[in-house]
Amino acid sequence: MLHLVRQAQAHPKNTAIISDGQSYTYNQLLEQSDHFAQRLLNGQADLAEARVAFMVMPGFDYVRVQWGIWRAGGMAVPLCLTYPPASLDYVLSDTGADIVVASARYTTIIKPLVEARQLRFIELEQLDEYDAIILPDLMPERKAMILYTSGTTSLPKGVVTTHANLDAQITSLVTAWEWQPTDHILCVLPLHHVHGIINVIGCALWAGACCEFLPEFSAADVFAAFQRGTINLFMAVPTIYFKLITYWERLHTPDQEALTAVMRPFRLMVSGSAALPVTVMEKWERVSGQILLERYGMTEIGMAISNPYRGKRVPGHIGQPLAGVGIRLVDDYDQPVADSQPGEIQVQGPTVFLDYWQRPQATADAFTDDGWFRTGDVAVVDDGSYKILGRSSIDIIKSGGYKLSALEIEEVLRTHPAIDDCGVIALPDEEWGETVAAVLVALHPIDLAELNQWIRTQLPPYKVPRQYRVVAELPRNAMGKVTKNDLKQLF
Ligand code: MLC
Ligand code: AMP
Repeated sequence: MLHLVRQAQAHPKNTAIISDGQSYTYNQLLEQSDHFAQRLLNGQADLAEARVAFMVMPGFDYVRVQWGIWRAGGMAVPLCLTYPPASLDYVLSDTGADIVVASARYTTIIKPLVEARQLRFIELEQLDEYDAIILPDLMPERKAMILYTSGTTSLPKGVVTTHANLDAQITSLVTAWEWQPTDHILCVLPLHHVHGIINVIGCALWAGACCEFLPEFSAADVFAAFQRGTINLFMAVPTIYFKLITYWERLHTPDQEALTAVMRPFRLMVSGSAALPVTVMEKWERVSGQILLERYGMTEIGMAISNPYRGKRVPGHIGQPLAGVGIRLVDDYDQPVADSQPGEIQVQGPTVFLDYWQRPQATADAFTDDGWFRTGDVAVVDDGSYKILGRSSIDIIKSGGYKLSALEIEEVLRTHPAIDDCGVIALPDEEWGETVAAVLVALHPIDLAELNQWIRTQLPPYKVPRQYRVVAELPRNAMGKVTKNDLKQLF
């Protein structure tokens, strides 16, 4: 039996989930995910790692579908809710999805793709007849999930994790951050990435705690939920804290004070997925009375380094390796660096993913000969605490906590009939961390408003360039490579 299910059975009557104004106990989650697993299986003994893509709003439905896929022996492929059809189709094709599950509100966008590929389609709200069977007994080594990550290749790669990986990623955090069955967390994050899936939902449901969902982030809704007085944990990306601070600063003093009073008793507030600016950490302490705990992670490894739950949280630093996570800093030859020297963070241990889906070369390239995962992030140990200095690739962008690949955005832009060539770069931004900008070489005069509309049919909003410049030619070095630092000077 899956460990997560065994954990849930220990707290049958606790509230597991609050969404759409309704509460659901662990018993209901176990029962409903069992029913959904039966529906997926429809008499079959085991989905045998079939890929089940699902497009479901955050909330009880999302979790019962995710658990149903797992309990039926399938691999869960959560789809981004703001993907345009082109991006959805890429994931269906790359995973070789067998089954697609969607809430009614997403049927219009996804059903034509499902029909073109002749996949099995399950509309969540429809009631199907199915044959009841006993659910398969699953080993922890079974593949559980594929999450898509943009990296140093132009096409996003599927990161495959096993149940053993997920269990290790969750338990390291449950221990480090002292999760309790009495905890109550608010989830506002998108659910196609580890931050929401592992750190928020995974940990809460492992601990027998309550996970309350907002369908999407809004500062007003977050504060309204806090004011009900039951939530005691919150986790978000720095952009969300920035937006909450901006909202709070516009309130009248009595309203500000009321909110601060509600947040002061929280047990824990965590920031991650991108560098937390020291100014945001300091302002948030004034707003909420909370010293944010910053931690570092990645889709391929879950969380790896964290400031302490008890003990000093150092601004601008990510803390110490989590228990059970092997960390080393290395030079360009994969040799450990001397104390206080910067090096690439490499990670080893049970939290590290299995492989990139059907990309053996990319998987081999991502590991050293002795089995350490190369994160591409450069850090230094400063007075006992790790500090991120940057990334080894200029083509990786972090915007609003999302990782984006400049190469992927360039490939898409080059397919536009008016564009001859282009270079995509990140510009520093107080609110988003970085924003995307594109420099274009045009074949014909470009209507930027039209281009902006077109690119939104190709990429989700968070990957769309926010600024453009049109030039006669791109600056290049002696090797013919576009010099991206020169592109930045154009803005
Ligand atoms: C959206 N907008 C942006 C933008 N994203 N502008 C610049 N840069 C961006 N990246 C614009 C939109 O186009 C829109 O304007 C306006 O902002 C509002 O858009 P929105 O989509 O409604 O924004 P919002 O909902 O406020 O989203 C902000 C956010 C979201 C911070 C809530 O970006 C988010 O959920 N980020 C979290 C991502 C995450 O979970 N990452 C974890 C990855 S895992 P217009 O003009 O278009 O209307 C990982 C590992 C780890 O990293 O360590 O955790
Ligand atoms: P993703 O691939 O979307 O999982 O993003 C992982 C990347 O986010 C890491 O490789 C880091 O570059 C970045 N990241 C995560 N947490 C932090 C942090 N606390 N500080 C700086 N960068 C971070």
